[in-house]
Parts: sequence; structure tokens; C-alpha cells
Amino acid sequence: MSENCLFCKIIKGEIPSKKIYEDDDVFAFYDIAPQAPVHFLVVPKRHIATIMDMKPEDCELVGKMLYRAQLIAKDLGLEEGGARFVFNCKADAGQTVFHIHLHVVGGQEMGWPPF
Ligand code: IU
Repeated sequence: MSENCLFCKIIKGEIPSKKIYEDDDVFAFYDIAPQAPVHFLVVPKRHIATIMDMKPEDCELVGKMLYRAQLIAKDLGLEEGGARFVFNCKADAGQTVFHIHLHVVGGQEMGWPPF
């Protein structure tokens, strides 16, 4: 846990969120400002600031995030149409919260490239 991290506070319940799922390693909740009909975030309970701060020992944890994200996506009706699974990393990608989070957006067609 990191003292002033917004997502650490959400995980601890100090800041409210619309929780979807929680286990010992990961936490998932609806994004407060959805960018698509379905938009949720999957975060690790362990504080990792950016994807570029990943260490070898984080590989299994990030795999668990992805695994859980696709299960939730299917539960929320995205299996047929698919979804986008995104990590924004640092300034150029628009990362605003420095605790890694996997965005899952879906429920509509999306364009590419995303800028
Ligand atoms: P980003 O990839 O760091 O830009 O994404 C941060 C996301 O966190 C963004 O989509 C916000 O809407 C979302 N969020 C949230 O769900 N709850 C909050 O209390 C805050 C941000 I602050």
C-alpha cells in the first residue's frame, strides 16, 4: 500500500467505489467516468506505480488481473462483441492515477488508432 495513492484508498474502502470483484490479489470496480457503455478497472492490491515499474515477481499478479478482467467482461455481456483491455503508462499515454490499472471498455464499436 502507498500512503497517498487513490486506488490504494479505494482498495481499502477509504474512498467509495462501485466494486465488481475482490480477492486476495486483485480488485475490480466501475470507472467513475465511463468512456463506453461498459468501462471498469482491474487493479492489483499490491501498489505498482506504472507498467514500466513491473518486476519479474509481478508477472503472475498481472496475469491474474488479465484473467479476472476477461471473466468479468464475459459476465457483463462482452463475450460476443469483444472489448478493449488497456494499460495507460505515464504522461504520453494519459496515465493519471499512478497505481497500475487495466481498463476494460466495451459495449460499442471502437476505432483504431486511439488518438
Ligand atoms: P488513467 O489510465 O490513469 O487515465 O485512468 C484513471 C481512471 O481512473 C480514469 O478513467 C478515471 O475516470 C478513473 N477514476 C475512478 O474510477 N475513480 C476515481 O475516484 C478517480 C479516477 I480520481
